[in-house]
Amino acid sequence: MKATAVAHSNIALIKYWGKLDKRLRLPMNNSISMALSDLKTKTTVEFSTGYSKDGIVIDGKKMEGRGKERIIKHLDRIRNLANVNLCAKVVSKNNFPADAGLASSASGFAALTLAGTRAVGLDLSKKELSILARLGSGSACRSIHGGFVEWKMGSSHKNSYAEQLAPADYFDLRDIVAIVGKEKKEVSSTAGHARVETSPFYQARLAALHKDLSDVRTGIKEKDIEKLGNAVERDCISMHTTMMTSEPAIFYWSPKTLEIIHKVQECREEGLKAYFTIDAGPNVHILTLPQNIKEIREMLKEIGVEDIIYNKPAGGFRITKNHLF
Ligand code: 2P0
Repeated sequence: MKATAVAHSNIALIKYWGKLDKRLRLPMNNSISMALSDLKTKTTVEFSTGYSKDGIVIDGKKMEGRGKERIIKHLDRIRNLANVNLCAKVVSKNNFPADAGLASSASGFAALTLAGTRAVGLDLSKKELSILARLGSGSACRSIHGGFVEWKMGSSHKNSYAEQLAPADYFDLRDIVAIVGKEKKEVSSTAGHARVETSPFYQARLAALHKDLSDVRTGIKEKDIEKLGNAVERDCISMHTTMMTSEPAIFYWSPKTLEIIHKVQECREEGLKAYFTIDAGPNVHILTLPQNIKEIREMLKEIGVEDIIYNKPAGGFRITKNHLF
């Protein structure tokens, strides 16, 4: 009863921020993402009579407290589905810093969902896996698929899940992540979501989303980075505006974040196709085309950013026989 899965993180092109139902993690709006080739999590899960309690190790550290409880809750969902009453050992490794706004919960809960269900002998469909992963972390429901993905908000537990819009090899969009901070964020995403409705700008954000979603879908379909990029930036700014105007206010940006935003705008004035987006952290994702990577790298170097992750659209998650223990 042991299985190992690898799942990729994703960058939200249209963000999920705000929940209709906290317990079920039903979102207030649809979101769209791209799976990231170089940000991934590998997780091995084993259920056994040999374990007297659940044990969880992430990146070499034994989990305790709330983080551990959240994972045990997810193991309970898997145990309930399979009618299994065994304790588990979970070992997980990220190839990037966790909790720094690089969506470790997305790849983490996607990998846990696939490895866990396979370890108990379940073979769920992608739709079922997406629904289950969503209960662990909202953005994880998008990490079930590769390429470009839309999470349809739905109206109930059964109809809120993600579907692929286009496979990874459809559009060679690149995501260059400028790492400006690796520290654990002060306000977790879950806590941030919970206070978004205190922002007077939240309703305005929701009202603008329809057009931005439509532009991103069209941008992907027509491989039109300009259409896509402009909508992605509008959506990112609108999400961060609601964060900064929540009570209490949340500032995920650092001075370096803003410096990179200005640089990306300058690059664009010089004719480069580059667009920024930022999740719940200070790091900046720069969306661009393969022929512009060198110039973006030089621009980042000039302002002292050398810690960079280069992503292509990734394929979907997968099972592997290379267990972590
Ligand atoms: C997203 N983020 O769409 C947005 C953009 C961060 C900014 O989804 O409480 O970790 O686990 O459902 O999925 C981060 O929120 O929140 C997130 P939970 P999650 O990617």
